[in-house]
Amino acid sequence: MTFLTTSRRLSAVIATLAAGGVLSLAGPADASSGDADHDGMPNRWELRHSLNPHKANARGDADHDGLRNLGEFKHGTDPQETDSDDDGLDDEDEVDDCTTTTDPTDDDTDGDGVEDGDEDTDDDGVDNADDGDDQGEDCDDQGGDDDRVLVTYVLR
Ligand SMILES: [Ca+2]
Ligand SMILES: [Ca+2]
Ligand SMILES: [Ca+2]
Ligand SMILES: [Ca+2]
Repeated sequence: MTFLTTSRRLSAVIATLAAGGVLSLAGPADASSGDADHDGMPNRWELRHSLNPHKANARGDADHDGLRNLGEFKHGTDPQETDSDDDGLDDEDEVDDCTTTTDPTDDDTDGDGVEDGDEDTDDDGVDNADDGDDQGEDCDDQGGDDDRVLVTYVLR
């Protein structure tokens, strides 16, 4: 089946749904649709999270967790909550930290029963939530005390 055929069939399905009133092609003109302030965050999302949909506030940081509002939207986190998944790590730390890549919307990213904030990524005996060291130690330092870097080096 060619792409064109697939596309035509899809159009037919959409047309059928629209005719039946199942799907609205025009889109409702209610306040929650679209992005009134063109800041990249839909009105619906802004309203749900107590942000002003008529003020371009993508660069704002309502909850002061270090992650801008647009970043919160993209990562599916709560712009009014510093720790959306309540695992002990702030949203910004889970998103931007180069040593611990965890899901800011999943309190146990690797599913091992230990919450992300309680994991000890660099094995230094201090869990990630309390370890300033885990958060960013390798961002500007290729070695540091990260054990995994040493192992990689030895295996070369
Ligand atoms: Ca908006
Ligand atoms: Ca924020
Ligand atoms: Ca947040
Ligand atoms: Ca978190």
